[in-house]
Amino acid sequence: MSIDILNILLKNVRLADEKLYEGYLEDYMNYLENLNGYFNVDGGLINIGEHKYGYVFGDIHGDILTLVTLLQMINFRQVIEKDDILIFLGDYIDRGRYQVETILFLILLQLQYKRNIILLRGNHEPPEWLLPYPHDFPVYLRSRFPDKWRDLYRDFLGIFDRMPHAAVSKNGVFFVHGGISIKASTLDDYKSPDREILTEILWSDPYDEDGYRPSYRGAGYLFGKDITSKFLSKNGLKLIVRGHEPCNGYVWRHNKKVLTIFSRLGEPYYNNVAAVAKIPLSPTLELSDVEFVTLSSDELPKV
Ligand SMILES: [Mn+2]
Repeated sequence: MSIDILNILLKNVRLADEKLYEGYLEDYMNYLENLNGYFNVDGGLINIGEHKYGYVFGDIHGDILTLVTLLQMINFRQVIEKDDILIFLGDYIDRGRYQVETILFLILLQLQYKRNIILLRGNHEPPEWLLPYPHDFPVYLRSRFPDKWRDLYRDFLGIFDRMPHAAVSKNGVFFVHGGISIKASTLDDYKSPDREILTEILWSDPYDEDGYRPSYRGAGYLFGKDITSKFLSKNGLKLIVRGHEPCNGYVWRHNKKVLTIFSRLGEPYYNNVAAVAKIPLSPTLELSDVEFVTLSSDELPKV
């Protein structure tokens, strides 16, 4: 995908009339309702099948230029041809200038490649009882669709509620937006989580001590090294991969048992690097061979 195509895409998405937009949302809702036709799904937990590699994206927050550039850098069409998969860890909207375009683009991408893309839910794809701040998505919807934005927003909330919130691979990698729960000890607890556990999945962060404490974010917890170790060993898992936390592309924590990925640039974080992680998903591969594709602010194409 070239930057020209990005320009065409942005133009078309902007020109998309409400009918077109609603049509895609309806198709996507149907797709999510029948997700088990494409993935092995247990409630909101996806059991990832036989794929060699997953290309994993962290938060996007409306930065469609970085998203498209990273997709181009990993040669995403070839990724899909090889039957590898793309895994997005949530937070597609809020904050960025192209948030409406970003979520629509990802929805269209997933409708096109139904078996090779996973879009997990982030805390910015919120349940109605746990809205993040800032949550300016409705404001952007309203500016784009002055007459229909309330209906569209309602449709989006319905879609967010149906998005899967976690995935696990055959070689023991657990994917989630924020973190693990301080109480939920088995994978079963992540299939149909109650409000408390879902809050932790969407909001929690790792911290470099043992134990846990309430998060400075006002929802979720900071979970320690011991909680990570217990969760992994109890479930025969090896690694937690998550987003949620601004960093220069990626950062390892908890003795390389937790990997954070961040895939957007620009305000309000001003991180210099965005990244995609290439993670082995097959038990026949060495899990330690995680690779990164990185993009720094000054390499970002000018549109
Ligand atoms: Mn987040």
